[in-house]
Amino acid sequence: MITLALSKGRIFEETLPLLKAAGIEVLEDPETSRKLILPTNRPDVRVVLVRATDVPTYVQYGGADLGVAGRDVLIEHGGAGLYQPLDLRIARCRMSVATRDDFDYAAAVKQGSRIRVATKYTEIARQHFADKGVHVDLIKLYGSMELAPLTGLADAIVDLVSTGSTLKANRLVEVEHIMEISSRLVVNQAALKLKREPLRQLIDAFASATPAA
Ligand code: PRT
Ligand code: MG
Repeated sequence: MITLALSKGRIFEETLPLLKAAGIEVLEDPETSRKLILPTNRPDVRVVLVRATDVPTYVQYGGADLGVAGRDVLIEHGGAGLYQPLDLRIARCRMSVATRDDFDYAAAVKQGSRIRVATKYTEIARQHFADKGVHVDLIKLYGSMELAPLTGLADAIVDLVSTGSTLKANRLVEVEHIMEISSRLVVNQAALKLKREPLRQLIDAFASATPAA
């Protein structure tokens, strides 16, 4: 049995065509089913649904043989025990610094002031500001980051942006681009040895179905 860990929503939706190219069809729709283990047309392949941030953990400890996770999630997790053979180029977005439109970020950086930054992505934020030599106080949040600068909790946020409409709706502006984000295939290193052939076939099929850079 091969177990693939996916999160509901964009990652599940955007992985479906890649699975299809590999001859795999998921037999239930996670939006209507309450099941957390979904069968496929292949008796030896199943999908487990977990939170996006839990995908690396499931794969690391062998709860799943492989999974699909965002670069953001993988950096925050650290990547221990994971083989990352493939950038699938799905669920693309960017990691950015954003502030209120009336906050002068450039001036704050230039003056060397301590900047309060709220984010769910503390590892990415820590690395980014350390590389730039900017002093920050990081405030860990688990969601609704956009609210932090509006309430005075923080001067800036580090968050994912795709269309930019969430920032716009909250009168926030992107002031710095940190990195491009897409989702990757991650594989349990022990499973790669024990289930070498079927996993190789699956990785190759995903690779052929992934658009070129
Ligand atoms: O949403 P939930 O709390 O259940 O879990 P999650 O946020 O961990 O999962 P999900 O499915 O939302 O995101 C899974 C992965 O998709 C992330 O780890 C990213 O790698 C990737 N991804 C791609 C995104 C986005 N695009 C994205 N736009 N993840 C989140 N967003 C959010 C962003 O945080 C912000 O709140 O969408 C909002 C911005 O979108 P725009 O279009 O308004 O700019
Ligand atoms: Mg989300």
